[in-house]
Amino acid sequence: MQNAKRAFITGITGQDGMYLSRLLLSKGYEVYGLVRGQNNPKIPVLQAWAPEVKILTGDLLDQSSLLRALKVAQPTEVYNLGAISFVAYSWENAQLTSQVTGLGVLNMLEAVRLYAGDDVSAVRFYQASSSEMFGRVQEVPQRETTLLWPRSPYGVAKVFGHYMTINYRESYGMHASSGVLFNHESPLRGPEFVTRKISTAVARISLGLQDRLDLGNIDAQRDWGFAGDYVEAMWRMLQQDEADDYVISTGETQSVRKYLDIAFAHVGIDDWSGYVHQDPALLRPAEVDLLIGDSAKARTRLEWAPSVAFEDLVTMMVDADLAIAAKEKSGA
Ligand code: NAP
Ligand code: F7E
Repeated sequence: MQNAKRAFITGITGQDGMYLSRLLLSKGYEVYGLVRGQNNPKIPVLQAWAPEVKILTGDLLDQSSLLRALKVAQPTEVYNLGAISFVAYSWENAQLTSQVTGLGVLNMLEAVRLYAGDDVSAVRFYQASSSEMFGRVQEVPQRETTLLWPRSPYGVAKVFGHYMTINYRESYGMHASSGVLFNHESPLRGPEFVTRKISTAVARISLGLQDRLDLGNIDAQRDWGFAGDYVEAMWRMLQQDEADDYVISTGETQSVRKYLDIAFAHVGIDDWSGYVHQDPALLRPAEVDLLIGDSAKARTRLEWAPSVAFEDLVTMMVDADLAIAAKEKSGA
């Protein structure tokens, strides 16, 4: 195993993978990213964002591809961010979600164990756990010790991955940490998630490119932070002498409705009621009504704190989508 700082990231084409890759490159790491599919359209996007990243192909469903990639990358840190991550999609694709988001974690842990051999604690492992594991919350705010009660196939799969990570730590002495991250967003957020769906629509509405926005439950409350801050917490977890689990959150909760207020106000629209329509098809079979995290452990032990306030996050996303919409309008 090599001494240089080498990192391997699954899910590198996703929002967090993109931010984490830049963070690690800025810290002098050699960064390897697992990309799935034979002609993944996100490869050019990743190459433009972080040209120094070395791309390896593989899939969380194919354990031998993971082991092969690890042998090439020779990492000292492994960040398992790959997942089917869209909660609504997970009801319609429950088995696939269970396989990728749940069993995929076991495939990755086992690949790391085989790759590390006798020196298992020399390879540090990060698992992307989620506040969706709290589901029907049993405590407010939610912390590391709060009973898990997932409300979707996605949440159930994440619980499996979370406990499997803890199990590998306890069974094999692996330096395996699990970050229980609350919702985090950015201009790179996928367009299917509510924050980006709104910021895109608000930008396009303000430029006359769109005139309605269909949403589901706008009374849902989330603890939203900025993705750039949250990948810093992932890295800090792997720099600790002992592996552990940490809640990462802002400690503030806001509703989708409040996000709409700020986003529309930012483009000069104070009354958005004429644009936003509720579509019953977008309501979920079981909703997570309220999430708010207590990240005191991370703040103390990792000396981590979020740097972007909710209002600034919303306006950052709307501004980024205004730039995209302006190009669309000009035909560029
Ligand atoms: P994301 O944008 O949806 O990215 C998911 C990544 O997983 C993509 O790179 C995707 O590749 C990859 N992937 C999907 N199926 C795969 C497979 N079978 N094999 C290998 N890779 C596969 O998610 P994100 O927001 O960056 O989140 C990163 C991780 O944190 C995920 O595990 C997510 O569940 C978890 N998480 C996210 C949040 C949040 O608020 N963002 C909060 C808590 C936990 P393609 O590009 O090829 O589809
Ligand atoms: O929904 C409501 C929806 O899809 C947020 C993932 O990164 O964070 C994310 O999961 C809320 C929900 O994120 C629409 O019902 C209303 O209450 O943006 P979302 P999520 O489900 O919280 C967690 C922590 C993860 O781990 C996940 O990977 O917004 N909502 N109307 C809507 N949501 C969407 N997507 N679309 C709507 O039209």
